Amino acid sequence: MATTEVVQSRRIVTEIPGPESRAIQKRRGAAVAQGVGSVLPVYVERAGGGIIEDVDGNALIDFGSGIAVTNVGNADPRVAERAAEQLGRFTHTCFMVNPYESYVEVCEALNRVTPGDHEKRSILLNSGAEAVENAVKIARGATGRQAVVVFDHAYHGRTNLTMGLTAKNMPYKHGFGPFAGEIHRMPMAYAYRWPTGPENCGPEAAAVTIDRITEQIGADNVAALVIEPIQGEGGFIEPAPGFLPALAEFCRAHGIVFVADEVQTGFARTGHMFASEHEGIVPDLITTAKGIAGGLPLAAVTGRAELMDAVHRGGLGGTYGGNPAACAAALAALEVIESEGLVERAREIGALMLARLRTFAERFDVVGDVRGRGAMVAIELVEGDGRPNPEAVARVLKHCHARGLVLLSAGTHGNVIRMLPPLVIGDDLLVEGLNLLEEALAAL
Ligand code: PLZ
Repeated sequence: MATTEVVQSRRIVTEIPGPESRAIQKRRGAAVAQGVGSVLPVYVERAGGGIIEDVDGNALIDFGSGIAVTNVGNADPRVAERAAEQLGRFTHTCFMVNPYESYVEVCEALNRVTPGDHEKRSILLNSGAEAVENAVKIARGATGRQAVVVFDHAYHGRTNLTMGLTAKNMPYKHGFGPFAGEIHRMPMAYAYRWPTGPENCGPEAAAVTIDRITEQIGADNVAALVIEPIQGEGGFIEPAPGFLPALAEFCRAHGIVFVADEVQTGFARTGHMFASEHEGIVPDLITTAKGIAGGLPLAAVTGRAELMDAVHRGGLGGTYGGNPAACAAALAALEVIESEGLVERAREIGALMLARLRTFAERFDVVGDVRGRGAMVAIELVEGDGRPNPEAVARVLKHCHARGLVLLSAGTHGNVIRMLPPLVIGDDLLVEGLNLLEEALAAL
């Protein structure tokens, strides 16, 4: 199969968005629901490595990976070929009707690469939100308990249950209630904004959480504690040291299922295969999606065999979960991650980016914090008194977008600029993207 080589350099030949993109955008207004937005309405023609080419012939540097999905690069030929080969044999039978081997192989691979050497099982689904929903179902089914504990700044999806688990009202929840019951929100160990200082943050946030669970819910009523080991949409917040281990220990002592939502952090993104590994956490259940299949829709829940197998037969499933083309792509993507050393590459990307971003923090007062692990890094922009500065983020993004750098915001207050380049991006493109970002900060 012919996959076109995408030249790995930025090239701007029209204004951004160009005339072709603007024409499609106009049609879109009359055809596509307004509720779905686009960060940068530049319509894509092809993409590969660290470059996205648009319909006007512009080539943009990709610091987004389609929100941490194309970790192995866009249209990696091994992913594309393996999925295409599968599509030529059969497109769908429904695993619940006529199963196929690749679904089993993906589950075997997930059971192997996720943290912990205990006996595991997996189920395949379509989206991150669906994975989180299923993790909660499994935890409730296995424990016979109902309560679910989540955190400030959390993002877990857009379905009814996962909207309820998500912290931020606008745009995710506003006007869409009522939400599911038995969801309890706890403080996040957000070191940069912890009132008594970053060094106290991990232990104090854990103590407050444990006290509230004990006093207000009752540990025996809690089915699951669901947490992103590094928060994504919430602003790339790494839990302060000690927070996750203390929670994991409390869960273990009280039979609470510890669910790590690794939808955004999984598959080499943070310089480990999974972000839980940074503090040696072994989750009972782990939800994955995004980077799992090189861009095809696939998600999973992986976890302790005794929990996963506690659900009655027929209690879990879905028409498309573990679609054969997505499974083929996942097997190829995992091979690429392992054979190309992308875990190691994510660490190199992180070292390069963080070193440069720290110089921005010295040069520009607006950069209040620089943080990240591996190829998941961010800067938090602030006013002189430390208040969130979302206006500055909007201006920086506008500047960078106009010059061909795909850059995303994040954060409960929209004042974080996050960077998630594909792990196969070259250093030259990384440096060029960072130069554009520096230029944008200087122009504020
Ligand atoms: N859990 C940790 O990051 C998806 C959402 C973008 P789905 N994050 C990107 C948007 O505005 O919709 C995400 C996540 C974490 C769950 C999800 C949900 O994954 O595949 O979008 O359902």
